[in-house]
Amino acid sequence: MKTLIKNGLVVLEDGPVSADLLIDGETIAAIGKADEICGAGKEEAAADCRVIDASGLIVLPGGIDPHTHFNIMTSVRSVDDFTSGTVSAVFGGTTTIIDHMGFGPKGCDLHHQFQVYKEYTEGKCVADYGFHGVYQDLDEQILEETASMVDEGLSSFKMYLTYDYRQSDEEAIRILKRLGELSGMTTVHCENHAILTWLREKFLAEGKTEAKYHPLSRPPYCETEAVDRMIDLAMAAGDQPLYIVHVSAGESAERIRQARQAGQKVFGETCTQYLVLDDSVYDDPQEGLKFIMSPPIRGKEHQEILWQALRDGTLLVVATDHCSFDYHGDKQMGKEDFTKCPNGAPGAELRMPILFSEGVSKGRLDLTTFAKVTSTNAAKLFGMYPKKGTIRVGSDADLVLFDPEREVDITRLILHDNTDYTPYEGMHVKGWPILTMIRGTVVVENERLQVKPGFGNFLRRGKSICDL
Ligand code: DUC
Ligand code: ZN
Ligand code: ZN
Repeated sequence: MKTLIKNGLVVLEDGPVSADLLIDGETIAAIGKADEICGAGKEEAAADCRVIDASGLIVLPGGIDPHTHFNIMTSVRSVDDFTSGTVSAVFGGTTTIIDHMGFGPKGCDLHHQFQVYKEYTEGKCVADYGFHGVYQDLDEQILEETASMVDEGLSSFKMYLTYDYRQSDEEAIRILKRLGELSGMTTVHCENHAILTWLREKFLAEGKTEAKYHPLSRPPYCETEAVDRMIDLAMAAGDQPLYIVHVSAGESAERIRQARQAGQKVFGETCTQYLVLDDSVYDDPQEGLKFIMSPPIRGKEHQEILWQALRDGTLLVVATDHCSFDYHGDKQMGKEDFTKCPNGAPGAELRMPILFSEGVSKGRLDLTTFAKVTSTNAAKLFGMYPKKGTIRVGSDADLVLFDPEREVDITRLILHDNTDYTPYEGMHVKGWPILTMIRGTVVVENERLQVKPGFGNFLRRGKSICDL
């Protein structure tokens, strides 16, 4: 089966061009003018090809969201599994997700969670997917086992500097060193555990239990201290690659900028919510529960610093940290005490539309940067490039067609995840994904899902490309 996408503005790595795309089977076969790329002539092309007219549309590489938590078990289980999570992703133009696996039972090996997540995803996904490994109890055997996980396609791992399975500085160095040897990527959740525990206990002792104390117990310096420390630990480990997830604070971005200017292989990710929401979301003690996530939403002054960091290549990826709990359900556990509220919020479906609207339509990002931060850079850093993340001959035909003029008022009712709210209720966006294709198959068109759960493939990821 062939498909010809005609008359679109195609966002290549060097920039947008007016071009037609020929897709043969699962991959991009040619980029150029239809008459030339369809061989013998128009009639033959018409007989053999489905033609999609992309006049007035922008053709982008399918999005990659490298930070989701679908079906995760925390104190309670999140409400989006790998079907509702990936369905919502593809409606928003994301064609690949990489999920951060949750912790397993105490003392389990690395493969334990991989096995659990194979079961979670078997026959479930509509987008292509991979997993980041997760470190919990660290010893020599676990470091040894890392090699076989990398061979099996989990070439990146997450470590935490807070929560029960936080790593010490010494453990962090050992992880960085080991993954560096294996050409894998160390990702890290940066928050200083002592600071947040101290402040949390202080607020609780003072009876300050409303949602607004959540961000106050995890101030920007709580994140930046940990970012700063990890950058130095990566250097001490032998200048190993380091990917910092969900950067929320301007000061953290500044520190990453300095490290990158000094030539260190440090890569920063931010998330949609940190770019467009501010800490006034916590003013209402009830509504504020919807936004309890870690790190928390910051003051407005952080937003422009993060946008600038995306423009100048300090931050390379926009992800979501999609980790959803119902507002009328488990989020209410935080009603009397913010520390009891499950952390996280949904976001996979709106990542690209919001970034397009607030970024491209408002002139903060050009289309080339948009494609990089929503797709290409994650493909490179997480060992999927050039199969994923780019529009070039031979790459998977993972595409999203955006209508830059379509305006939409965001409401929970138009979204496809299982969560009973969206953090972006009432937001107006300009620019909307109207067709999503994965490996040459149209998966969303005319606002309908065109494939069944199980269509998505597990991605065995390879080595990271670090010269970004
Ligand atoms: N914080 C995390 O560390 N993980 C999932 C969601 C959240 O808010
Ligand atoms: Zn995290
Ligand atoms: Zn996360």
